[in-house]
Amino acid sequence: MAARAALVLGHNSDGPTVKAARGLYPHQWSWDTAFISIALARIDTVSARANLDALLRGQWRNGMVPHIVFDPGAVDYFPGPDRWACAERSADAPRSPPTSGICQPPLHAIATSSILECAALEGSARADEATAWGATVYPKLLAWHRFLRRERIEESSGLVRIFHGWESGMDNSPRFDAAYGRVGARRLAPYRRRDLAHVVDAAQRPTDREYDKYLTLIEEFKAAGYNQSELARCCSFNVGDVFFTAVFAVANDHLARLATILGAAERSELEGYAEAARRAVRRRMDPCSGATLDLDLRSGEDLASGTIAEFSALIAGGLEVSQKSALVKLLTGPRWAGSPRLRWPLPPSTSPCSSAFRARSYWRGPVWPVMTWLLASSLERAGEVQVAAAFRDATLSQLEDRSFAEYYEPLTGEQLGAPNHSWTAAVALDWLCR
Ligand code: 9WN
Repeated sequence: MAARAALVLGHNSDGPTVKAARGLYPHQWSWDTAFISIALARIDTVSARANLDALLRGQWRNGMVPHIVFDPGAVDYFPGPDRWACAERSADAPRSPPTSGICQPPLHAIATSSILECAALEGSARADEATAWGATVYPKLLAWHRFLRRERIEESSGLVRIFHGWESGMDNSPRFDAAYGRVGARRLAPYRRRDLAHVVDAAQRPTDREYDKYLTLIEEFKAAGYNQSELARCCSFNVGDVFFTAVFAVANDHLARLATILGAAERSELEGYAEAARRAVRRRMDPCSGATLDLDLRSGEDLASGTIAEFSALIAGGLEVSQKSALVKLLTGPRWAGSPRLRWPLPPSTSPCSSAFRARSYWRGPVWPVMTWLLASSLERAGEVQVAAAFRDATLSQLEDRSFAEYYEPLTGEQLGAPNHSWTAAVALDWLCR
């Protein structure tokens, strides 16, 4: 299986860049790249470094790492660079490579740590080379984290704000239904979705109505010249994202450690970011279950629970034992991975007990192996090694057919979305090559 997973990553590569998936996703995605580099580092730290470097070539002058770095030769994806028009509207966007104008959860510092750790196992020459590389990446990651701190932290909640469901990485999750309810319909220039040409069953993808909203937001971004403070004031989608904030907390731990290795001055600044983000996530916890809730920053309302983002506090870490136990109980209990209806005891993207659960629809129900991997890593860090190992074993059974699907139907185990998806192959590779 590991060999097959490595082949998938090779097949999806274009020079140093590993694309998300041939066909449906023919470009380089931001958080996908971090997951892929973590796994690649297990077999080839040089390629893992090059993949991250390729993404960072798209970094904006204000520090933002864009959610997509486009391959200008791959035209079969919508919305492409023309629709985003970033370089035309913002002096911060690079002219080349073309990119999208939003971001995704910042796992890149975590990937950088993994690369350095794996390089250390390859002998001192490779380790020195990797540390020298780390010194070149560090200022870029620092600029990225400072962008998030400066432009995206909402002061009173301490949460990272997002302006589009795509920024969360969980595009059509029911987490955002109420927030999308506030995004008005706009007259859009005609467009043709390309995703439906690759996924036969449209029910697996967001609806046309959802796509209209996704595109309406892009028009808002363009009208604001991608200016972040303008968007914070006016964007019709403005959500304090607990999951994004949790990832930011952990990424800052890693970047602070890198600062220490490199003797850089920003260690305590980064530790401060980590602690503040962790506190912000903890404040969003339900006192009994520990489940975290997103905050709609436009209306001040709590957003829906019942999605995998409930476990953000587990990802952020730093919990008291009782809080951690409550969350692990919830995660492994009948509302989540312990539901008797499931094909494998793995957490779906939306709880099967939620009224919003849709077994085949993208982030509304399917199991995403990459999310299982992220939760398992958090559980390991929290000392919950048995639960983490059970998730790993169940996922490796789920992937036994070697199709490395983007996501899986939780009740039947059917493969859905794009086959040979890089981040699903990455999950298998990482677990099998440790
Ligand atoms: C929009 C690439 C990306 C992931 C996201 C996932 C999906 C894109 C799409 O694919 O989103 O960014 O076109 O549906 O939701 O998490 O990064 O794998």
